[in-house]
Amino acid sequence: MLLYHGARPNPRAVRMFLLEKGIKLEMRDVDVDGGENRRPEFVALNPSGQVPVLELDDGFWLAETGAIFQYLEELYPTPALIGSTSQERAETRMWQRRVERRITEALYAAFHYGPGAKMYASRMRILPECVPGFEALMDDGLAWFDAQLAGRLTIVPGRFTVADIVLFAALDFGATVGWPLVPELTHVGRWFAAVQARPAAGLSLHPRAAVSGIHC
Ligand SMILES: N[C@@H](CCC(=O)N[C@@H](CS)C(=O)NCC(=O)O)C(=O)O
Repeated sequence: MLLYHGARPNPRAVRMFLLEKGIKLEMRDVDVDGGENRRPEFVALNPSGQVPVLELDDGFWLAETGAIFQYLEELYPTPALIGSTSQERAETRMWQRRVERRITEALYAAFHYGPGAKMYASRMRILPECVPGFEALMDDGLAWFDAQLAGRLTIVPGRFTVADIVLFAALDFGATVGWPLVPELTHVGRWFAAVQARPAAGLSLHPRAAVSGIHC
């Protein structure tokens, strides 16, 4: 298997997942800033033109972070980062969806249409007028999660999962492009510090992050 990744939060989430599980894969660094992932040969295999992509041994290209997590979890079930039972897996999916719907989709849209607009203008429709709306949705989502996280340090109660990884990678990136966590979100802040203290959090930083200042 070969992982196409780059200096961005979704690839970072996959790197963190691999580190948590102790999985070693061949990796290829894609120049996302330079648009390598938008070249015809890349788009022919992943029509979304994005990273991460996991190339399987038969040549199949598996895109979408959640699908890559699921595939690797089935190959390497321990430690479980999705779940060991049907109920655990469904519970994680429930929380991961809440993370995406309430925070990460709004954050990434606000980034594409705001600070990232210059780079993304040739890649997608840019809607700068929507940035304040997505920022408001992000604020609402963070406030909702702050209430959920009172008294616990994992998104899924009692278990560290991909839901933590997805939210952590997004928020750590968000802080570098204009949306730092505000101190009023005390429960989110405690949760964030706990995830940040995991060795995989630091080790999953892309080498270019030190140069670019983008923590992904
Ligand atoms: N839905 C995809 C999103 C992947 C994605 O947004 N990748 C970004 C990096 S985090 C990317 O490749 N951006 C560069 C581009 O769109 O050209 C997933 O979950 O993997």
